[in-house]
Amino acid sequence: MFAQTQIKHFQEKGWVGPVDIFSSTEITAVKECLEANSRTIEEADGQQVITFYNNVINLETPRDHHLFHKPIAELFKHSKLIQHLNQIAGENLLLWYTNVFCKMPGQGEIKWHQAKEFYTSSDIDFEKKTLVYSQDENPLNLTVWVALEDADLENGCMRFANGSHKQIFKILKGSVPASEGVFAGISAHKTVWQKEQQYSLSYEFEENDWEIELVPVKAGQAIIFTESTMHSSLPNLSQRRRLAIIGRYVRPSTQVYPYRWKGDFIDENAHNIKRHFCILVSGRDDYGHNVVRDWNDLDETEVEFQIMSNLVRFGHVNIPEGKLQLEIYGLDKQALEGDCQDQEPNPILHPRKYIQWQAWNQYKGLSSTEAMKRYSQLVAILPRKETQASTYNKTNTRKIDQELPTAADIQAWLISYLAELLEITPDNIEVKIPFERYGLSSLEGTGLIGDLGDWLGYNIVPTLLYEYPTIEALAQHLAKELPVKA
Ligand SMILES: O=C(O)CCC(=O)C(=O)O
Repeated sequence: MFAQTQIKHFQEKGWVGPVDIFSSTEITAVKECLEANSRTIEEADGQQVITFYNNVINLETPRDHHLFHKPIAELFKHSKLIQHLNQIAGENLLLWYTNVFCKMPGQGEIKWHQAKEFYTSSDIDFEKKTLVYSQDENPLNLTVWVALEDADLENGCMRFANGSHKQIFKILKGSVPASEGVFAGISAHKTVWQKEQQYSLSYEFEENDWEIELVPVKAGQAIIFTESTMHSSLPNLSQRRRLAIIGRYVRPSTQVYPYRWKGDFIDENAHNIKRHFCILVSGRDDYGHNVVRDWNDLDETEVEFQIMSNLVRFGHVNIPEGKLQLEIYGLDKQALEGDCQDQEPNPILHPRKYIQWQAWNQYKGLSSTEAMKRYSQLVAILPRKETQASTYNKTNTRKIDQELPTAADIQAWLISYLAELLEITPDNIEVKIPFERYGLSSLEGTGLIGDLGDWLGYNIVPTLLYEYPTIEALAQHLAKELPVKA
């Protein structure tokens, strides 16, 4: 429980912390869950970025993973946490939002902002507000910021403008390009939230006018702040990652995404919120404004399937070349799309397409549930790779001195490999022609991927050949996505 001094601190400064809430076991469960469902890649500018997949929203996003992953929901439903929240926010609370803030080494600051409105959008549509607060109460959108790793002055801890929650700041619409917006410092956020947007909101806020407090915290500690408290975080100048997750709570009298009742399910960050729900973490909901559930409506088979799909999606399992790889492909298609409706491709003209078609078509008539079960069984027994995120954390160093091949290097390697395999001269290889047109057998295709992986020093998922079907596309993709060697 909060001491009276802490409550006073919260009321006067707009935030309170660090608060000791979570055990290391609880924090580890959340970290492991996030790492198994993400991958760390390196962008063209050398910046490391972590990518998450949300299996309820069906999108790569750091947002709302509590809708799918129990350890995350449990974290934000934690009885000790909720007791603290009840002391400062009352009895009736809905958890409506979570977000992962992963600040990789070298990533920038998060600029000053409040959590009252959604602010990343250029043209915030005030008729389409994410939250509509009751007229009878003061707005409440409480944030619980949980450190999953130590956050300090070097790696980008949080900072607050003391007492700023008592003042109203003018929102400046469209004044700042998205590339310089509030969240531009964290590329993961930039990629999912801001890529659609030209401008970011900013505030008429002058840092020098305020008493600014930096709040370093240890893993497992939380900071709680109000919807109006101006907050920001420092850039990560260290070689350590800074991983945090936030949860947001409103009263049941608040309408969350009210426009969904008009059949509009796309929020301002292009997330589809059709399957979004709030969780009542304490008290009662006497309003019925929102979709409130204890848990998602996915059945166990689908949950297992989604977890296994994430392992494949993020390359956390070694998929042996050949038959098994095609079975996994076919079962995935059958599970998600049902019976194959495509025309049988000509095996001579389109050998690769034909193999894929066969891999899917062999499951004709199999129910989606059964396909999901078989898929999960196959993936569950595959050898796991160490997640990139955990490898990264163990070494704690970013080997920027290790040069990665460029797209041109990879392209040149692919040309000479194919020329040798097909016994033709390299100038007969055309980089824009799909691999299948060279008539590679499935064995040759997976052999190529295996040899390429050996050359690059990485395990490459064989399905990349289908996703990036030309030399040019594959080389460009790999040059962009190759993780830093740890
Ligand atoms: O974690 C961070 O660096 C920033 C968090 C933040 O801006 C927020 O919770 O609104």
